[in-house]
Amino acid sequence: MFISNHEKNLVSIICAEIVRHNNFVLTTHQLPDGDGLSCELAFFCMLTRLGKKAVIVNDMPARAVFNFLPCFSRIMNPERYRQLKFNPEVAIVFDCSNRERVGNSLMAVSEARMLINIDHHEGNTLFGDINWISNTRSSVGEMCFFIVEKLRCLDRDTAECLYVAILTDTGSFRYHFDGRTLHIAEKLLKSGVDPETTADNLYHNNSISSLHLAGYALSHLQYDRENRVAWTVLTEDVYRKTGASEQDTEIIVDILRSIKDAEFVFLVRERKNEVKFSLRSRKGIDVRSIAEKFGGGGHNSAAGFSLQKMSAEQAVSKFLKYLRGRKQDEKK
Ligand SMILES: [Mn+2]
Repeated sequence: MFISNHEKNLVSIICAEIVRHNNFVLTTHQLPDGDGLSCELAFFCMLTRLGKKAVIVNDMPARAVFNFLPCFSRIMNPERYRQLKFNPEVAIVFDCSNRERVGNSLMAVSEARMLINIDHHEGNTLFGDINWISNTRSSVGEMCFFIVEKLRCLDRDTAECLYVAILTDTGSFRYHFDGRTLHIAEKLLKSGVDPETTADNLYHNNSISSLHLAGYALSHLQYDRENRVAWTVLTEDVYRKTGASEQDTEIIVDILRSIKDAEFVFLVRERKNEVKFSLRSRKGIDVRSIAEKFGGGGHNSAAGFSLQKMSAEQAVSKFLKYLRGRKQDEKK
């Protein structure tokens, strides 16, 4: 079976609320990723098609690489949303483990009379009136498929959004998915998604400056055999030199993660008064617990923290020292 009775039940409950109401506000976590963002867009297309009013409000803008998705230009920031005086009946929050992660969209969420929480993160705080949390699902896109399908709104546009949600959250079908995911992906292709064009839009759109940034990062790549970690340091002036933006680091992280034997990798960004660490795990290492030791946080697979009043060099050596101690504790 591709959906459990428990999930089927929740799909029915959510669909009934969608049919019953007319005004919806949709949102996701800060720094929206492909999953949360595409779910918002799929629902926006679906609700519009059902003759309902929907508004997407996000605290932070999504990366421009997603601008090929249907209705991308309709996303608004909290400022514009406030001017709209929308007065929503239902808020739907996608891909968010707790209420606070929506950031400044919280005021829109609190305005609604009903809150629907659809997520796949372990440790979701069940902050909705209706909570559908399936942490064995690859993506929220995979879950939303059942709602869109049940409401008979699976068309090329909604299918493309849901496909992008699945594609990005599984690292292009490399991790965190199972046979159910592939079964759904097949249905999305049958609804008109062209996988080649979608992949081209998503992945083959690097700017020259982002590759120059990657070139710099890779020529400064370091690897610690003892701790099995790889990292690189980006100083502030490198953005100016390459013309790249701070969001252009995706390729770098991807390449770092491909290093044989690395248990996790990290990116170090040097700022005026702080040094920011972005950790990405491999081989099941929980990087959140490591980041928490330094006052940071995040997910098991991606987390971060920052250190104040020291150079990047000092910060890295402090971090490596901690990792060495951690390895020794493990051996005991
Ligand atoms: Mn997700």
